[in-house]
Amino acid sequence: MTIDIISVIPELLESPFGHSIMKRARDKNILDVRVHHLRKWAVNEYGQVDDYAFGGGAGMVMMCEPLVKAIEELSAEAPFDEIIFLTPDGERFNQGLANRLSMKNRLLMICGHYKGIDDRVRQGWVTREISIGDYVLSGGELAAAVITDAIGRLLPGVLNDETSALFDSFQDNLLAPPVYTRPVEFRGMKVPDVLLSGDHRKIEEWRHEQALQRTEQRRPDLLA
Ligand code: 6GU
Repeated sequence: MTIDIISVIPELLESPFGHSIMKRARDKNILDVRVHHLRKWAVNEYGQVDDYAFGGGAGMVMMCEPLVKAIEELSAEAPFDEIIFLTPDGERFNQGLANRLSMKNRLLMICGHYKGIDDRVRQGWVTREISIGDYVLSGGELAAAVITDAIGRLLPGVLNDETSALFDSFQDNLLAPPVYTRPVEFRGMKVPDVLLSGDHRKIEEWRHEQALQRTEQRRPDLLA
């Protein structure tokens, strides 16, 4: 999969994909993340990509021309399956959407800044608008990093044990059960006996019960 990201602060996206699972995905050529500086398509030699909002009001608006030129140039290589605009008023991101997006080949993400982007870009080019939650970030970059991470780890061959994403929290609308490692006893706190029993059927039953219990306590909305 290829994910192209258009940003006015590409530096924000250097580290998130340079470590751990995302690094492995890129090293194995399963995921190609390419970050593009919007200023490359600026309207003048000053690097201008934003302008005052028609009708007045505080805050700048990202202009049509740089964004559409960027979209057209990157689309010319190969068309995108989705052109995603990251914005707090988009569809709320969740595991289901991560699963669906992970089956695409080529995604473009546009990181919003300032007061947003000229609405004509949304009307004419953007195919999907996504928010990562009900709070406002200063720009779309961290949201792009979150979504790329959630998608990237689902791609076949990225996780060591390919089945392990199947047991993540949310994959079956249940939170994950508690986990333990050595030592068996730490400051008087013991690992549940069932996990030491070697009885895999009983262990799976216990894990399922714990997952249900956690979900009831913490996120009853997932069971509704
Ligand atoms: Cl995608 N962008 C911004 N700026 N703020 C957000 C968001 C996105 N999702 C939640 N808050």
